[in-house]
Amino acid sequence: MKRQVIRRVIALVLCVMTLTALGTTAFADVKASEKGAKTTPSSSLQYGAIPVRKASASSELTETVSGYTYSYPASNAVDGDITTAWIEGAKGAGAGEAWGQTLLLEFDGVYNVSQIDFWLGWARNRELFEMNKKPWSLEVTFSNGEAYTLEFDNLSYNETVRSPQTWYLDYPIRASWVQFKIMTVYKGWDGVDDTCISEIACYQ
Ligand SMILES: [Ca+2]
Repeated sequence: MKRQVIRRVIALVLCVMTLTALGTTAFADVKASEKGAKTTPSSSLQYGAIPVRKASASSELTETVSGYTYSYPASNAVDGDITTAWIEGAKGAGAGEAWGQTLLLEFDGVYNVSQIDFWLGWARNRELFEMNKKPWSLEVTFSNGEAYTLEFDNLSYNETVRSPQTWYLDYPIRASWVQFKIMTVYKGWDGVDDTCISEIACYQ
């Protein structure tokens, strides 16, 4: 399968991360038994996929439409299904509202991360994909303190469904968790301010 390769790694920042973000809010656990039970991107079945013990986020969108309540939790980003998405739930309007929103993936152990695949936007269908925002750049921070900023292509719905954008790390990073912070976004329709990530998969 042809992959979209992330060509731009903008900056490397060594920093000391604190775990203050951890444990402050309870979010849904990702159960291993659920993984792979749904529509699964082919790469999720690759040898070396790193199991995620828990996914959490700084905010998660919940909305009520025609009397039905829908939620878009962090666990949607690691459920093996590119039609479900984590959607940030930051309040307010404008291009900058999603800035600083974070998605945290805690592995079930310590792994040497060598590759990360991204399906950005909400790839449920073409209309929802084009309506909503998706990350343009993400700051990626590992539990060992290494941080990178990745810049993504503005892929179409068809391109996103066809294959992920893949980051091949220059060298494996030993980590027990990885955090993704939204820095800049590609806009969708006017007035729609929700930024979506359909799936992220990490590999050894
Ligand atoms: Ca998903």
